Amino acid sequence: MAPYPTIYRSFTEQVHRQPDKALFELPDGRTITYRDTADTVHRIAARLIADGVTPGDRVAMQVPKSPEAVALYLATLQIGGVFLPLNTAYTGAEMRYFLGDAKPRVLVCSPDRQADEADSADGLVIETLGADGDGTLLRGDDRHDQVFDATAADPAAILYTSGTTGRSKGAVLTHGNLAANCRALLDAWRYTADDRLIHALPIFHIHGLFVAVNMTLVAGASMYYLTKFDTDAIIELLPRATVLMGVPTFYTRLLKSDRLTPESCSAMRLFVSGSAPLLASDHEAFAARTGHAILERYGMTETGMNTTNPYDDGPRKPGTVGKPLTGTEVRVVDRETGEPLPDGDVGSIEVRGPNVFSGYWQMPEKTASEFRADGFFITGDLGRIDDDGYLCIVGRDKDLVISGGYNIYPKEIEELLDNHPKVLESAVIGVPHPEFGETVVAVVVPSVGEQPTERELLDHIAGDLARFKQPRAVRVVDALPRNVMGKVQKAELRTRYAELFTGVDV
Ligand code: MLC
Ligand code: AMP
Repeated sequence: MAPYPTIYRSFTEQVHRQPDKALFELPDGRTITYRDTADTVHRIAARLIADGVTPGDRVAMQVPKSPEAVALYLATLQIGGVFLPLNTAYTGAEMRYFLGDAKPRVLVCSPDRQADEADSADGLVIETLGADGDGTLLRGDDRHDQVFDATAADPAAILYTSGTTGRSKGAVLTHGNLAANCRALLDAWRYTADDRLIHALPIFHIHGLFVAVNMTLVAGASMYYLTKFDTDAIIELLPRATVLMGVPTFYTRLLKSDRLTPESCSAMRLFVSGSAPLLASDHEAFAARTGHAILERYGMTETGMNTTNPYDDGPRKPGTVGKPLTGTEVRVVDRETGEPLPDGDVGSIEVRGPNVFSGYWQMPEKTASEFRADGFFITGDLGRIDDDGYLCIVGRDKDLVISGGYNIYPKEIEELLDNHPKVLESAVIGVPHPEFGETVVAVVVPSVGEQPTERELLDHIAGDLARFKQPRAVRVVDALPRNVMGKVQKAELRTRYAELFTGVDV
């Protein structure tokens, strides 16, 4: 029987088909071909094997974005390891939790963080990889080119999504999830070897890694690989590129530049937005300015991509996320009964298909509670289907803030604030922000006789919380609004503070 066509196998096919083609084009003018990348992958694979990685072992990565970091991802898949990418902004406390929960065999971290991680090491092998490919990971000269014969059901990656209650959960994605979703996207967006993608997203989330990188590798395309978002760098690349994939903040920022014109975009064929809602007004402003209708799609860590606006067989409608990808089913149901609702009614969005993850790492009960008996996954998003069959996301059933495409779970921040001796209780909410879509505000009730300052509360949580999660404002109040059941009314707080950042010049 032919081996399952994993992302790794599709990559090796491209290596054989077009070894000298550039996979990465870097800002300093260097190019890295498919053949060069395969060589780096085999060196890293040899190193991981020497470190004792066997199929099913987790390989964690917290490193700056580099081509070698993509090679580490591929090497992990090659040898049957399970890839665990971690946000570079995570602090010591956050890292300790992920490492303790996932128990990776190897952690690859940036050379300057080695000492921190070594402190918490428990049978963990530490390797280092810097922004320029420096560090221990690429020190050896050995090559390993045997490929683990992964099936569709074998785990390929674990990505942590914070929980609304309790612990962060590791979503286990299989080789089948990654490959099936990638193929559906290639087809939906007509992505081919002729494409040149501007890649400016981080590679520790599914958007930058499993959408942007996987599609490029499997199609045999090239990417202009930027370490981070930079408006001018992107505008300079537009005349040479064909596709940009970004979060809504990318588009809000591009629209601020006078250099964004129809001429600058004339070589481009596709602008994609996702990970957070794109304002209909930004969609319209972008179309008016460039002649391009941004294609908005909807996904999540547990499911990969679910729906997309059409590439060429229908209009791209602002404020909607389009229709299900081939192979994926989407329904809107009553949250309590699970009964499907008529089109037009707002309900809970559920999805089923080969893209949907296999479960949360070592949390069978949590996994079971998020699936219906018929296999549909409960996303926690609220939406409705419009007259043309397009899905519109209207809100979230889960207590979650999405800032610049990063998910932030209020519960995690509330727990830290509540630990402060001067705090009786707190409620953390997301309020509109002109650049990040939403931003975090903490509303705090002091302990009797106390008057904590914003500064001391922020300092108290700073060491344990990645910077992007830290509240941008703290409000001290006498009491939190509650309903008759005693539940904090966050909707009321969101309304009360809705204008805190509107009109802020960013
Ligand atoms: C950075 N900062 C943020 C932030 N990003 N604060 C809140 N929200 C964010 N998203 C803070 C930094 O801590 C720093 O704070 C200051 O802003 C500047 O940091 P920076 O590194 O210079 O930021 P910048 O490059 O401007 O980054 C903004 C951004 C970036 C929007 C380009 O956040 C980004 O690339 N976001 C993409 C996230 C992503 O890939 N999401 C996909 C998840 S997958 P200070 O105070 O120290 O100066 C998913 C599923 C799906 O959701 O459907 O795709
Ligand atoms: P994550 O857990 O980081 O994968 O984030 C997934 C969540 O991002 C989804 O459940 C949605 O709430 C949100 N999301 C992703 N894409 C969109 C979109 N196009 N519009 C609105 N929300 C989105």
